[in-house]
Amino acid sequence: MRKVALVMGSDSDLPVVSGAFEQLKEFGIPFEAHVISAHRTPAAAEAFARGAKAAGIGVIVAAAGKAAHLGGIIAAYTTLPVIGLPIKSSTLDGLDSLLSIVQMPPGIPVATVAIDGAQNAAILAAQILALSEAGLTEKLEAHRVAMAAKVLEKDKTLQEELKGL
Ligand code: RP5
Repeated sequence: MRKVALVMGSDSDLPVVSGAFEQLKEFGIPFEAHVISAHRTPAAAEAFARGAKAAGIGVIVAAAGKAAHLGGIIAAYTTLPVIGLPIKSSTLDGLDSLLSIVQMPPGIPVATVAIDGAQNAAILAAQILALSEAGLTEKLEAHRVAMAAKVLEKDKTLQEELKGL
């Protein structure tokens, strides 16, 4: 199976990005993770993106905060799908990161998930891989069934609580 690569602009992004590790593990998807900065290590960002396909990577998740150019610079050097994960920043609450990632000019798309939306980045990566990887679709469907069961359980608990009022 092709891997998901998670790249982050700084190790300070890791607490958010690690949420994607859990989800990918649950789906049985192999992944690798790297700290690569669009600003501080631009040559490394280019080298990573250029070599990603040959390294067996199928989807790249690029997490970054503030002036978050990592997803864009990586997408510029590969035709693999790139999912941008905006990280909540201390000064502008992640709106800076979100707009930097989502507002790519025409020609080089970066699919964008919510601020700190690591789980959705992993699920979207899985959905992309599922187009060509047997068995993944069933895992995605099972995940949705489990999610729905949790909601039904929560509603049941709420109804019990309301009876006691
Ligand atoms: C971005 O700047 C990183 O993705 C991180 O979210 C932010 C701050 O980086 P550090 O100063 O914590 O290394 O490039």
